[in-house]
Amino acid sequence: GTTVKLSNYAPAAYLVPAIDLTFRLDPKRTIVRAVMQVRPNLGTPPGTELVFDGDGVEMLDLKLNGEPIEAKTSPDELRIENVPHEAFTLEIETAIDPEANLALSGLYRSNGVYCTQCEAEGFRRITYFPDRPDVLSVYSVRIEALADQAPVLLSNGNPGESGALEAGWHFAEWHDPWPKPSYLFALVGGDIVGSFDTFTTMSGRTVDLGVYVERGKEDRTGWAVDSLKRSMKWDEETFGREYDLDVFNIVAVSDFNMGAMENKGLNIFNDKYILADPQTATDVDYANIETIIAHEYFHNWTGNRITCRDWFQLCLKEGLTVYRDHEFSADMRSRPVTRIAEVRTLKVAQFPEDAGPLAHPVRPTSYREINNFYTATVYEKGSEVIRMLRIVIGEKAFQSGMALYFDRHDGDAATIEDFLTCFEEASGRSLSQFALWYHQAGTPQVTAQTAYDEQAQTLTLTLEQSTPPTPEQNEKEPVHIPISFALFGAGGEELAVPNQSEAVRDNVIHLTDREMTIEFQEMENRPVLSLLRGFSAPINLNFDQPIEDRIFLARHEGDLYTRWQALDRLATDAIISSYRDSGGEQLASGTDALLDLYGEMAADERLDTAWRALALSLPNETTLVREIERNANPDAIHKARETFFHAITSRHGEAFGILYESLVSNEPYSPDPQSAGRRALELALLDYCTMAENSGERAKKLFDEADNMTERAGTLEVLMLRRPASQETAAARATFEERYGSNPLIMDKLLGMVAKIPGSDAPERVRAAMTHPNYVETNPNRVRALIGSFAAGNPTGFHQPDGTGYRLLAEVIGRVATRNPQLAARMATHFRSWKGMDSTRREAAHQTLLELRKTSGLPLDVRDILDRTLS
Ligand code: B3K
Ligand code: ZN
Repeated sequence: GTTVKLSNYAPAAYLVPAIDLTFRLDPKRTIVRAVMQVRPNLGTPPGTELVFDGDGVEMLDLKLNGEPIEAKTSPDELRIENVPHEAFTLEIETAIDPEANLALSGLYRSNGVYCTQCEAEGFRRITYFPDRPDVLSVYSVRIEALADQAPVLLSNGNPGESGALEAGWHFAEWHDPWPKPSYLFALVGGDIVGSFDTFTTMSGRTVDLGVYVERGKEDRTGWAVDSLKRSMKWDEETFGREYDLDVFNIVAVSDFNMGAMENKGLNIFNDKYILADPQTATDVDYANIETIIAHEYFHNWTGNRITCRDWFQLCLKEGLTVYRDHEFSADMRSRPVTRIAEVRTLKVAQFPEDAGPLAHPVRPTSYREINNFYTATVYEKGSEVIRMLRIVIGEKAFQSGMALYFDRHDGDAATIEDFLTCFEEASGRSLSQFALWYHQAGTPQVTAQTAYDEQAQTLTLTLEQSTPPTPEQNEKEPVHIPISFALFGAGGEELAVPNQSEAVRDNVIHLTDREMTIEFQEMENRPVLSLLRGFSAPINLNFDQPIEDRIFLARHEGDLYTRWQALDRLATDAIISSYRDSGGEQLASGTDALLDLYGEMAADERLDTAWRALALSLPNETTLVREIERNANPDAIHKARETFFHAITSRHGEAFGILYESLVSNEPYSPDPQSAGRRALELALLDYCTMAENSGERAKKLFDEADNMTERAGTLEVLMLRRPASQETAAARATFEERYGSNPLIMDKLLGMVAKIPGSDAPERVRAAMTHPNYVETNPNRVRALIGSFAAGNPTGFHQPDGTGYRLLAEVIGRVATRNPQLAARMATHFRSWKGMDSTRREAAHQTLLELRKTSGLPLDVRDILDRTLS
C-alpha cells in the first residue's frame, strides 16, 4: 500500500454537486444506479483525466450525458480520459454482493438487515465516486426491495414518496437537502421495528424521531429515545445548535465494527449502545448509551454541517465531538465523577498508545490505512486538547471562538488551522505554540520540585517539561501546558493566590518554556500545593511530593476530581514500590495513613456515593504496567496490587461488611446517577468483603435477590474474578448462562469476565470459551468481548512468559483478517506495549509478531499495524 501524505493534499479535480442513487436490494446482487451531476473544480485544467475511487465493485453500465463512453474500469478505479470542461451527467450502474460483505464496510447485511457503513472509505464499495470528505453532494435516494424482506426502507434526509411496485416489491424515496461527503451516506432496509417520538426545536419546528431495532427488541429503546431528546436540548442550550431536518432516525444492528456512526439524519448503531432495560443492561451500559447517542447527535454540527477537508483533519470532528459529549455527560451526571472516568480511559487507552510504537500526533501527517487512525489519540487526546484550549484562552474567548467556528465554517470541509484561527481571533492571542499539541506525538513529562524558605516565607516551584521521542519525531519543542493549581493552608483552607504575570494567573500556571520557576510569597507556613487540578493537561506529572501532603490533599482538596487524583497517585506509588521492593510480595512501608484513608472515604456520607466507589477501586493493572515503563513483569504487578487490596481488606473488611449491608436496597431499579452510585459503591465494597470473608456467600445472596442486570453481572464478576473461585461461583454462573444464554449481548458480559480471570491458565480458558456456540467470530462484539477483554484487560493472562497469550491473539487475528480487516487490525493494536515487557515476554511477543506478519494475504490494515508495532 502507498502512503498518503498531508503535504500532498490537492483539491479534487471534479466535484459532484448532486447525486441520485437508486438501489435495487438483493442479498447477493444489489444493483446500484447512480446519476451524478459532475463539474470540473475551479483550477482544473481542461483535458484533466477523471479518476473515481472504487473498491471491489462490478461496473455494469456507464454513460456520460446519456451516451455510452469509453473508460478504464477496474474494481478499484474508474478512469475517463476525455470529459467535457463544463458540467455534465455521469450515470454509473454497479453490482455489489451485500451478503458476502463480512468486512462490514460499504453495504452489508446484519442479521438479514441491509445497512451501510461508509466512513472512512466504504462508499467506494457501493459505486465509483470521488470518495473523499471535501467532495460535498446533495443526495436523492430511491430504495427498492421485496416488501416482506425489507418493509422498512431508510436513508438520509427527509422522506419523499413511497409505495408498492410489481411482484411484491416496494420503494421509498429520501432527499437530503444538506450537501454532504460520501462517508455520511447511509441506507437501511429490513424487517425492523421503530419506536417514535417527537422533539420541538428552539425555533419551534417539530422533528420526528425514530429508533429502529430488530424485531423483538423494541421494548428496549426507551433510554435511547430519552437520551436523544436530552442531547438535542443540550446542544441548543449549550452551543445554540438546532437540528436541521424533519426527521432524525437511529437504527441499531447487531454486526457493527465500532460503536456507532453519525450518518446525516440516519445514525446507525451497534445495538449494544441502544438496547437497555433494567433486566438486560447495567448502569455502565446506560451511561455508555447516553454518551454515544449524544456523540453521534452532536456530530450533526461538528462533523456533518462542518466536515473535514481530508482525513488528516479527523480530530477536527472527533476530538471536538468527544469534548462535547464529555461536557454533556458532566452536565447530566456528576462532573468530578465523569472527569475521573475520562482520565482513567485516557490513561488506560491513550497514554500507552502515545508511549509505544503506534504513537502519532493528534493530527497525523501520513497514513497507509486511514481506518487505523480512529484512535484514542485522535479521539481522547483530541478532546483533551480542546479542554486545554478553553483553559488557555479563557471561558469567554472559548465560547466566542466556538460561535465563530460554527458561523464561519458552516457548510465547509475545514482544517485544524481553520478551527484554531477562530480562537486566535476570538482571544487575540497567537496559538502557534499551542498548536504543537496537534503536531507532536508523545505524552509530555513535567517534573515539579518545591522548596519552602521559612525565613523569606516563600515557596519556590520549579517546573521542567520534555516530550519523549516518538516514531519519526525525535526532537520535540516545549508545548504550552496549562497547569491548574491551588495552595492550601494547614487547616485545609484554600489560600488566595494573586496573579503574578501572564504566565501565572487565575490559579493556572502556563508552562511554555522548557523550565520555569515560580515564587509564591507571604507564605507564613509551608502551604500544601495541589498541582494539575482537574487534570488540566494530558501529561505525566512527576512531582516528588511528600506523602503527608498527598494524604492531606486526599482529605481536604475541595475539587473532588483532584482529591481522587491525590488518592490514585498514593495508591499507584504504594503498589509500584511494593513491586520494585519485593516483587509485589510485601506491602510497601509507610502505607498506614493511606490504608486508613480508605476506611474514612468509604464511610464518609457527605461524599457522592459514585465518587466513593471510584475511590475504592484501585489503579488499573494496565495503567500500572505502563507506569513501570521498562522490563515490566505483569505477574508481579498483579501480585503487588493484590497485596495492597489485601491490606485494605484486613484493615477494613468488617467495617466494609456493615457498610455494604446498609447500602443493599429494595428500591426498584432506576438508572439515575444517584442510584447507580449506590450500586457502584455496594459492588466495590462487596469485592472487599468477599476477599475478607473468603466466601462467596454475600455475593451469591445479592446475585439471587437482585432485580437488575447491574447487580447480577456485578456480583457474578466479583465471584468470577476473586480467586480461588468459591462454590457459589459455579452456581451463579450456571444460573446466569441458563437465564441469558439466548441474549448475545448479555453473554458478551460473561465472555468478558471469563477473559479477565487472571493467571497462567487464562489463555486456555479463553480458548475453551471460543468453542461455545455463542462465540461467533464474524460478529465484532463477540470478538471484542472475549479476545479484546483478554488482551486489554488481563495483563497476567495475555502476557504469559511462554507466549501462549500472544499466540492466541495472533491466531484470532489471522482468522479474522481475511473476513474483517478493520476488526483484525484493531485486535492487533493490543500488541502495542510489547516493548515495555521483561526480556522473556518481549522475546515471545517479538517471535509471535514476526510469525504473524508472515501470514500470506494479510490485508493492508493489519500489515500497517504490525509493521509499525515491530519498527
Ligand atoms: N465516525 C465514526 C467512526 C468511524 C470509524 C471508521 N473506521 C463514529 C464516531 O466517531 O462517532
Ligand atoms: Zn465521532
